[in-house]
Amino acid sequence: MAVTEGSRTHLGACPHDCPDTCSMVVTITDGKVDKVRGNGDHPFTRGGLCVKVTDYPNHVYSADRITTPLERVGPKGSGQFRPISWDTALDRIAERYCEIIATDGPEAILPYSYLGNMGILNGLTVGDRFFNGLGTSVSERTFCDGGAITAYIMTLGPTAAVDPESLVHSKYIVIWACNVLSNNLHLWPFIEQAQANGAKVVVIDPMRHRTAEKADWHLQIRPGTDAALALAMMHVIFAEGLADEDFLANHTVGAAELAEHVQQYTPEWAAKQTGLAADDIRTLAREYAAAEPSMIRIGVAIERSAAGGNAARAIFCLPALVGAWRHVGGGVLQMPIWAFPVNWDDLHGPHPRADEVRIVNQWRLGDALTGQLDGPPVRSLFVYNSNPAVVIAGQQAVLAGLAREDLFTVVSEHFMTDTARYADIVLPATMAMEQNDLMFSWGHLYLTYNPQMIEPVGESVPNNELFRRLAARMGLDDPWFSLSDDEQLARALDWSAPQMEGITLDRLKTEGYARLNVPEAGAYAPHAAGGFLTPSGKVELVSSMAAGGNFVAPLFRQGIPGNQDGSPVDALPTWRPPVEVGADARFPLALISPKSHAFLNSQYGNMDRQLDQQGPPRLALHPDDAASRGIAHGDRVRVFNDRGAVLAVARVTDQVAAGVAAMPMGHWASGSEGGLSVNALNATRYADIGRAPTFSDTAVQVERA
Ligand SMILES: Nc1nc2c(c(=O)[nH]1)N[C@H]1C(S)=C(S)[C@@H](COP(=O)(O)OP(=O)(O)OC[C@H]3O[C@@H](n4cnc5c(=O)[nH]c(N)nc54)[C@H](O)[C@@H]3O)O[C@H]1N2
Ligand SMILES: Nc1nc2c(c(=O)[nH]1)N[C@H]1C(S)=C(S)[C@@H](COP(=O)(O)OP(=O)(O)OC[C@H]3O[C@@H](n4cnc5c(=O)[nH]c(N)nc54)[C@H](O)[C@@H]3O)O[C@H]1N2
Ligand code: SF4
Ligand SMILES: [Mo]
Repeated sequence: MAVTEGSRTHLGACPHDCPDTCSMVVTITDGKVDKVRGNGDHPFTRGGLCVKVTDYPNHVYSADRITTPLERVGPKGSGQFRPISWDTALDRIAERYCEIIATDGPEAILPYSYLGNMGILNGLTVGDRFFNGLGTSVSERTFCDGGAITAYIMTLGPTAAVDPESLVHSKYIVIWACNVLSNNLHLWPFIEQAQANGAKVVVIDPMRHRTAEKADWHLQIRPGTDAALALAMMHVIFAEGLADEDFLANHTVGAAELAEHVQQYTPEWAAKQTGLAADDIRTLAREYAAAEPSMIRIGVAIERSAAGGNAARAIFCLPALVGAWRHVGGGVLQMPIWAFPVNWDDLHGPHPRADEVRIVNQWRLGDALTGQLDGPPVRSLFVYNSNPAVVIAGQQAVLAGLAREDLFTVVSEHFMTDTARYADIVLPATMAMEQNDLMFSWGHLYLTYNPQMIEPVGESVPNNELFRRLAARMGLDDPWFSLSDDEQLARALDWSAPQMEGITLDRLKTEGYARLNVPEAGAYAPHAAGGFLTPSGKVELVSSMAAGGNFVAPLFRQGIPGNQDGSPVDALPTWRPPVEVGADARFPLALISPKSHAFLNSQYGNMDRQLDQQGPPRLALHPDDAASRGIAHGDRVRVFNDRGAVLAVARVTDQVAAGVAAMPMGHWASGSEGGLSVNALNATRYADIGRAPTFSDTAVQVERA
């Protein structure tokens, strides 16, 4: 990298866990990031970034950036640290790890990471070879779509399925639990164009958010009841002869069983579960079946309840019932990650099996840290790319565990997050412009390259360099750690795969991005003639994997089917009522906690501009629910259940239905009055499939504070 005087621009990539994976134009002036904007040439980015990222230079040069390794000098959580050198930090870690491994074995060390950075080099799998090399406990990462991805693979197989750009050709677009305008902004122009061409846009969501406002029809469903709606839609489609019998006969397994199975799920029955009108359910099913082509964009919240995985399966069955796959712009859009020929197996190295090493689901971190799990005690926690003190349920147990004086915690971070505050050693991490990476995308079909553009801020290092250093210090001889970034990238993808034809690393470095070699969006209907990637090659309405026990989705330990109690999944998608909502009269409100518009999960929750934009933690409450509790707009309220209480400002609005409350996630616990944020209210119970979380089945009560 050459830093020169004066101003120059580079093409880079937004590193965030966001489906849009924007191509960025970065202006560097005198060796510093000056400005970022969206790349106007990129067919998906189309020139704009988003509200979170427009002032990215402030993020890079924030006075709060961690710039050197730090060692704790005060009590846990006090935030008292002193700078130390990298050598000292690595020595401290190696000494403790050797001692822990000798005394309690490597499983007493628990790594913890997610997608703070989504790059192929520095993202999800970057630490796996190191920790697997030591034989530590394995951290199972299922809290973002693990359930719905499993449902998808069970029903359709690992197929890219739909090019998001082809939504311009859709005539009926169902946005099912996705706040596109906040969370997938760059998809919106494609939907808007379809709408301008006459498509009807339907939003199914408990919240009338900014996306629902723009829809032609908003169905305000009760949280956790989507399976009832999808099953009743199938009931109507079969009962009224709206199914595409030819597609069913040729490209599905189990249509007759499914048709019989859904006879019980009438619109009247589903109306009781969902809070929707039976006639609206019929209309939705009829319009969806009649439109050519119809499209469903499914968001992550579907999976987050007792029947959430089954809801996702039912939704993934729908396009086959009406033959939507026949057309460009027909089918279902979840995430087209499967289009990218990433060698996940090589990136994370050989994964130990469940009978070889302890696997700890990330959702159970609080339990793991407070001695509630089998196996050796967790004596050390290593966190990178994640902020569990904010993003996972059971916040009180997580904070209590992190406060253990005997827990040796290492955190690699940009900022002193609620998690890092409890560390013994904090290690400074680089941001996008300070490191090389290549991005796949879970929202479009382009690879995007990001070159290092500036010197690292302070002594920060990229995640892959962090693990090179740790591997050397721990004496791991895995040759992976001696590879350069380019050498790692050479192995990270199957560059000879057909969809990589014409794409080289050199080309990506020059042009910034490249569309996978797949048909252009206007000709992309990959399942027009079937060819699904399930074991049968067909849409498995009856799943052959359901009874199969322990398959691991080919993506980084996400998605292991099986009900919470370990019993097999039903062969056909099946209804289960919410577990918590409606079960206890003391907690009559259903709480959801969707994403914050101005934060990226918990990131930017410490930045003034984004905090201003997002405002304080707010609870959206229906006017009737507010009135019956004597709560006025702007009042301080206490939101509580048996797990705990959080404080918020009441936002009295009919954007939510009576009986439902919404409190976005992302605010830091430390920045919240009372020291807890919304995940203090959520349970660590799993959903039905893939050990997904259950944010959409949380019961609370609210009172004036
Ligand atoms: N601004 C912003 N953008 C983001 C993120 C962020 O934090 N902020 N996070 C990124 C990440 S990691 C992800 S996974 C994506 C997620 O993007 P989305 O899939 O849009 O995720 P959520 O906001 O969690 O939930 C989407 C919608 O589901 C609704 N919902 C909740 N429960 C239910 C239910 O039971 N049924 C139905 N039908 N709807 C329900 C919520 O009201 C919400 O509007 O966004 C990414 N983009
Ligand atoms: N209540 C509720 N909780 C939720 C959700 C919800 O809808 N409701 N959504 C869930 C979902 S979908 C997701 S994906 C998870 C998100 O969970 P996380 O991925 O843990 O979310 P972030 O808050 O983005 O935390 C990432 C952390 O990594 C740090 N980081 C960023 N880049 C780097 C890097 O290059 N190196 C290192 N070392 N660190 C880096 C950031 O500073 C940040 O603190 O949250 C889940 N939690
Ligand atoms: S967070 Fe998402 S929308 Fe915003 S710049 Fe990054 S990729 Fe684009
Ligand atoms: Mo996510």
